[in-house]
Amino acid sequence: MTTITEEKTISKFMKKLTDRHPGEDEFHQAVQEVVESVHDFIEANPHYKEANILERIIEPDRIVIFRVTWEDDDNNIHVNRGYRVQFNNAIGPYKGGLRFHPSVTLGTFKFLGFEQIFKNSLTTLPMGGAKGGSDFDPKGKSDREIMRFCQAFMLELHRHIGSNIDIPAGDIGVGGREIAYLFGMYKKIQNNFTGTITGKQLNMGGSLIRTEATGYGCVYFAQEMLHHIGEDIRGKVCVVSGSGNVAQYTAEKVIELGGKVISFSDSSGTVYDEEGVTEEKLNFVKDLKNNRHGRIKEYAEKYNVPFYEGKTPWHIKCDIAFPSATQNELNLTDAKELVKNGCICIAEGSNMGSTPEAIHYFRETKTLFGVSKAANAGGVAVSGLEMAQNRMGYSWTREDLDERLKTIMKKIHQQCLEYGQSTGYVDYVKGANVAGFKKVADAIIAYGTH
Ligand code: NDP
Ligand code: 2IT
Repeated sequence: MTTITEEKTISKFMKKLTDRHPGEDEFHQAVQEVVESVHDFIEANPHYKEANILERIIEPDRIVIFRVTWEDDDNNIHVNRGYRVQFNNAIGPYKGGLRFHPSVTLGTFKFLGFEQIFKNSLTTLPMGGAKGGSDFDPKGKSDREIMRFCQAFMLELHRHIGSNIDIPAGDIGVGGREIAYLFGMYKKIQNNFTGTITGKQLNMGGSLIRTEATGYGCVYFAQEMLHHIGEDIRGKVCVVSGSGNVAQYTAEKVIELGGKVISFSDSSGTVYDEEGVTEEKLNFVKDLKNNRHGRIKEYAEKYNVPFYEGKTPWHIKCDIAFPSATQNELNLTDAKELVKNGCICIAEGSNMGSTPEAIHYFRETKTLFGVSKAANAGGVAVSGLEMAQNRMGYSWTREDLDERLKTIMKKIHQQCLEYGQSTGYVDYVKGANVAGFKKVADAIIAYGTH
């Protein structure tokens, strides 16, 4: 096989990737970002070229695709497709969330699994990269239907996972309720109560802080970036997209640290609350989204604030932006609008929340940009701590875990500085990719060729 050295250019390397994985644009995008980031580092360290690491790291170890058959409340039988992409386990067992959303394809899970390799490496914990899920649409389904789907999904997935093999968790459409149904079926089939899934409820071996961890971690990371340039979240106006798990706990931490949150969104549109989200309003959002599974428009109706139908929040003037919904939710036009309106920092809760053009613009304008694999790694980091607690048969306190989460986010920031520092600007994309890459690549080389 030809290597990136022989082919000389990134575009040739990418052409080969796109030929091998046709039509999987999100996966191509995720790989391109990493390849561009690590190119110089690899040139300067030829042993990575000699070991052909790039070509080895972009090929998933294993992909499982399976049929999921389940019955709705009216006894109609449905078929969905389940996926698990076990991407790389060089530094630890496969680890990564499950997404239930009608838009997903194999390419979605390849992109997410690939990103997870570097993110998990950055956490400093021993976890490999994986992702999975289904094109099942949880919207409008009854609780019983969700239960039957999760059980049917686990009937197949269980044979591919294990506490030292592959440890799934939540992502879009998979929260505490789904994890309980999935884990319940796993332990029933396996007759084994181990930490094979994270994000579990507390009474079944879950960890304190896991629910909050992605959002809290993202704000801790933003705080690190701001402190580095002599700024602070206190007093800053923050725009948050999404209204699910990551958005809710991002908002909670921003408010706790003295910032002001002025938006939430979902796939129907954006609410703009100029006065700022209070604890009471946030509790309303939590109940609306987590218990009643309603639409964010209800917030606008209840608190008499504007609702922008079908719009994202990036046109709203702010100091800090927290994309917390889905991939490519922030494009070049949005980036220009944000910078024009005085935004100084973007911290991505959503995986690959910004398009390459938007990232390029943030770089060009020297706007702080916390790329997702660094900024949102707090969730999987606390998943790693949940695994550790399960192995010990012990639980740490909330304070203990919050402190560990803060320390991990600080260490991720330091790694970004180490590899992303350039004159007058920290390139967090480059820093995160090179640091994440190095640890995994060194392990791959040490194992030898297989
Ligand atoms: P949730 O399912 O709890 O919430 C998702 C939110 O994003 C909802 O408000 C949803 O709106 C919105 N959304 C989803 N898809 C789209 C879309 N195609 N267009 C517009 N809005 C959309 O998921 P999470 O909060 O867990 O995940 C949010 C993001 O954070 C994802 O990118 C996920 O990969 C990432 N992430 C999550 C982690 C976790 O621990 N949960 C960890 C690290 C990253 P609607 O209800 O209308 O669909
Ligand atoms: O994207 C992510 O990091 C997650 N969805 C969390 C993964 C995990 O295993 O906790």
